[in-house]
Amino acid sequence: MRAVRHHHSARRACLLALLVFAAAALVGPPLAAVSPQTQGAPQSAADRPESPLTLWYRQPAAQWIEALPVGNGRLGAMVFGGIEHERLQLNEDTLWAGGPYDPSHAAAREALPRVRRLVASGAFAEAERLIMEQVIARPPREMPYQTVGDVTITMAGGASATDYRRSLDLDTAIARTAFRVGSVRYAREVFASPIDQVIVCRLTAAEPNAAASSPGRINATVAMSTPMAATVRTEGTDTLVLAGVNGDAFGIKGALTYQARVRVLVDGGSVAADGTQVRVIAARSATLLIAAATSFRRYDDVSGDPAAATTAAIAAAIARPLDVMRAEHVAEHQRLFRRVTLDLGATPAASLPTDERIRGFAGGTDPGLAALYFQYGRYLLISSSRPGTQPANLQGIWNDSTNPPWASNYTTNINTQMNYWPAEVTNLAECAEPLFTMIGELADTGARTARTHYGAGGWVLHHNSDLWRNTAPVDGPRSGMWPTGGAWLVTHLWEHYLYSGDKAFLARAYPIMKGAAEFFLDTLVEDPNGRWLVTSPSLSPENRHHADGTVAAGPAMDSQILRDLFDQVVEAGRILGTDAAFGKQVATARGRLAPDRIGSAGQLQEWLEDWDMTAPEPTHRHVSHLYAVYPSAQLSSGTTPALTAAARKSLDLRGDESTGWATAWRLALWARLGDPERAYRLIVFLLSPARTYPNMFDAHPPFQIDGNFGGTAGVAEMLLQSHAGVIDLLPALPQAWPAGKVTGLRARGGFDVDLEWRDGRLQRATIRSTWGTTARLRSGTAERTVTAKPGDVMTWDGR
Ligand code: FUC
Repeated sequence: MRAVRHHHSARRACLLALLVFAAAALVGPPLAAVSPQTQGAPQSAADRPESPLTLWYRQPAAQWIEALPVGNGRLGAMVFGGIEHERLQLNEDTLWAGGPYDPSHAAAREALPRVRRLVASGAFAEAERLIMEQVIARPPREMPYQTVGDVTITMAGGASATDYRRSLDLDTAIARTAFRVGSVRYAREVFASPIDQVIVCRLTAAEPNAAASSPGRINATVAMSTPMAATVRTEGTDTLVLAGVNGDAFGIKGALTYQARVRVLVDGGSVAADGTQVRVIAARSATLLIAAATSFRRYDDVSGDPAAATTAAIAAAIARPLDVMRAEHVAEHQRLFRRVTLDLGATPAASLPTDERIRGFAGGTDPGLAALYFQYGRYLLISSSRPGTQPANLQGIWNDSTNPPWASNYTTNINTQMNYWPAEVTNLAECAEPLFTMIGELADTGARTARTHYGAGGWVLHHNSDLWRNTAPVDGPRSGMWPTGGAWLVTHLWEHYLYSGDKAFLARAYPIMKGAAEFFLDTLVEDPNGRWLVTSPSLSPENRHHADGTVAAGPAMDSQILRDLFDQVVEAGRILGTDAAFGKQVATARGRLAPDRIGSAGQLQEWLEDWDMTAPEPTHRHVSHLYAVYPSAQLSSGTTPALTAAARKSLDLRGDESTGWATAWRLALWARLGDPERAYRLIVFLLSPARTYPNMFDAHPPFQIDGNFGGTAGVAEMLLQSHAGVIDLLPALPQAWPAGKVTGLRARGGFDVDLEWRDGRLQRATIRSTWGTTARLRSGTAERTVTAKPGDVMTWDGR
């Protein structure tokens, strides 16, 4: 590859600058913002969304949380939609700091029995000190996810732009920016193709009465920049290359190289490069093809060749007509996205820009915004997690920092799990494939942690992981000393089986499920009073039971997760006809797990002891002990009325308003508990500016994508439930949604479900069997049992 040296093109660059300046002079001085007349006042073309599935705005993004995300699971871009300065902030999902590393802390194994004794005697502070010194991993932190950098497009002459709008169409997965300067209509479209593995940015300029011979109207400078250790150069006349390395973190050397490559194609006019920038001169249209890759191949292999990968991706894309690439991108997106439709009704608010709708949601009537939020979660999952990519991290794939909040990692004490709550029920099971693959890899690295830290068999994951599949306890005792993250993740494998009936999948999952159970058979201990088998040391994520104590033995959540894990392992073994003896052992341990208990305030106890009412943070964001209600189904009013009432009491005590994901969890819980108005109140809070940024990203704050995904799952849970042997239709329909229609939701047991309702009552349910044979349907108090063969379609009016 040859870099163009600067002096070669200096004269040409001067000439170009003159041309650009001349073009700018025709329309006035450069201005980054929208001209005043485009703001506020309604305008014809720019005054309505293209469809109910569009996010749109009357002004460019001034901040990152206003920019619009596109992604193909692996490559992501945040599109700012500036008039004279467009910014595309890029991500590639394997660009994390560090390299393959073993975080084991060998001292842990010897320290843990002492820690257990301290916990049993109530010496929590001392236990936590010992954990910090001898158990927490080395290094004590996981590696952060990092940004690739930016592509910027500078176009002078936008000062007098009118008719500005930018939008993101969730149905096509295309971000669009459009404005007019004089009689010229400029437009930019950006999409991240899962087929071609490039981000495409197309610039057009349409001039109604232009002569065929008049010059094209696109004059632009394309550049790249990054906060990473990387350099930018041009190649030939039309290519920019950003090449660099990932960061070091906490003593782990960066082991990745990476590259992003932009090829600029023009129709009419010309391109020129000056060593650092590519210029587009008088083109009718221009297309940027953007590729990015790192040397990451697997968590233990960094031998990839990013230069070869980006070169090949661009070469392949160039050979394809743009309209074919665009059409195939849209078709592949719609294959997934269109499986589910949701109509909650439209009001005049639906014609407002998205940021105005968010500001007005609480005080107005805008059911369409809740539907948009629901579909946005599905859009984000499709765009951040596709077969073969990394799972969605704390920010999906979108991150502009080298050191983002909480490392933008995989936080497995709620956040990673919540990311995948909508996958099965909203008909995007394929999007969970990266999670399933990661669970398999964590089982490998987690076997090392089980051995080194605990001297145990099987595998373990604590509360965090990263690209390198760290499974050791990190951060500190009050969050890290929790061995149940892997077991919780494993329940997602079983859920996939419940929805799909896929026995081949279950057979592949079984060894991973079994390994998770083996770890606990080896490490469960008698509780301090000799009643039950419990985890120790552990904690109830990340809640203190005493001012100086978070670690504990046998928090309720652990026993609940282990009941699910053990039941699922036994049942999977039975279905697969394997491992009967192991199943017996697991069933015996299951019978000795600490039961859920009701405390002095009638609440479900968060810990083995009744500490809830004196714990220092009664409204703590985590509601870990309510795992049994949602996402699990151990407790439900039909099967365990007293414990479920206690769970309701606990949820009430916790209060409603919390961080983004914690609000979404409460929403799903109130839906499960059959309280539609309480659930709806949480939607109102979740969709307020306090918890939803202008681009509809969830605000923890700061941005964390779990709230988006949990919000989508929560809305689904209001419309359809299928956890207690019953397919419950509209189990938590709020008054705010009296009429509506949803199609394509999935129910456990092998059914697709469409629902239509009016006056708050089911009108018609259409149930298609994908593999299920019997379903008990419920609508309000009415019930009916249907039997089916795969492929059968049944309808019911709920009476
Ligand atoms: C858990 C939560 C925090 C945050 C972090 C990423 O530790 O308790 O609220 O979401 O994950």
